[in-house]
Amino acid sequence: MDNIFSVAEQFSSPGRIVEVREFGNGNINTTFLVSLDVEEEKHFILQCINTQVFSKPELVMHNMHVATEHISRRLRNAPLTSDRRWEVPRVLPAKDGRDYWLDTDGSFWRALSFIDAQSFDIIRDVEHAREVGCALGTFHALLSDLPTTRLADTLEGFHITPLYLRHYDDVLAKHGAGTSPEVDFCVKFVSGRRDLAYVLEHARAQGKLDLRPIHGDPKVNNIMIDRTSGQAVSMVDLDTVKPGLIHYDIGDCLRSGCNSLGEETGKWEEVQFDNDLCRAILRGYFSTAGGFLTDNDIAYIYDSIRLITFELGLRFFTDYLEGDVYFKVNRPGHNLARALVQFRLTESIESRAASIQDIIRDMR
Ligand code: GN1
Ligand code: MG
Repeated sequence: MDNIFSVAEQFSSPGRIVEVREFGNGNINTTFLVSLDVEEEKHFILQCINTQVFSKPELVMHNMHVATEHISRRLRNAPLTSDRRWEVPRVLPAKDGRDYWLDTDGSFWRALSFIDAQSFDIIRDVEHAREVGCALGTFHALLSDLPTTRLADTLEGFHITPLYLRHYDDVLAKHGAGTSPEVDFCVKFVSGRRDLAYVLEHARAQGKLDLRPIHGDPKVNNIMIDRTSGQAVSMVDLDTVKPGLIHYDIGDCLRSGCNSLGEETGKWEEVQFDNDLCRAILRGYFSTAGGFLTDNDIAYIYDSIRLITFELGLRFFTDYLEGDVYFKVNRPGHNLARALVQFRLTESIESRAASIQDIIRDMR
């Protein structure tokens, strides 16, 4: 990697760069916050895209442009009725006019405007939970009239659980799992739930669920909260915006939001799914997205929560077995620890199935 200051200087900015520091805790891309010596717009976000994961980063930029321009146009024509401030990250051009810059070693860099609001890894309370749901619903509603044909498939197979299961089988056959109580637990966990993997893709094949523009990664820390009002004001991390089932987003948002210990906790045995936070997130979601949800959409919400939680556990566990080739790790066994958290959360969701279904029914 070139000197990080000189990378930041490749992008047009209204001031002199005074600081560049690592920012956030993404599992895939590397993110920096660039600070400038000006009063307005004094920060921007600089990111190095992981091209092992996003093999066609130009298409990621294409989708980001299409989605953000669509949302901005809609907001200009018809501002949100709720009086909510809603911000969209802007792509900042490089000095050569392109929307990215390639390093001497081929690394793919891009810059985005900074959204001046707070981000949390764990939901603080039910008000915050409601705002998280409102944000996802607002995002879905703003993109609901964008034809999916306008968006490229930037990450083939993303959230198609049967494909993750097939990859897991291949990895297990090739690398084996070794034995430890944790690994044995995971192997048994997956083998007891193989049918689950197909639930959303079958519904899609049967015509019950349709592709729509989705965010792809609506975890709690991608939803920006205004420091004074406590309202959600933006959804960031638009790399995975592409056609998909909104259920991938709903499931992912709930598995992230309703785990009060967070996905990086070391106390995996204590992980539980919090029904109160679930109710609050869904209330927020239905208040902003309720208008376009069909009966089938609602009928598959419970399955999506269970499935996407299981799927993330499967993705982490597979990556552990494969030698940490996908998610960034900061210690040996990190991906195994993350898998245990998601599997334990899946168990908790299963044990609360009836009460979660009640919550969903109350939303209608
Ligand atoms: C990855 O890098 P990050 O944190 O934005 C992953 C998501 C997972 C998430 C789990 C492209 O997102 O699918 O839910 O980690 N993104 C991709 O923390 O695989
Ligand atoms: Mg992401």
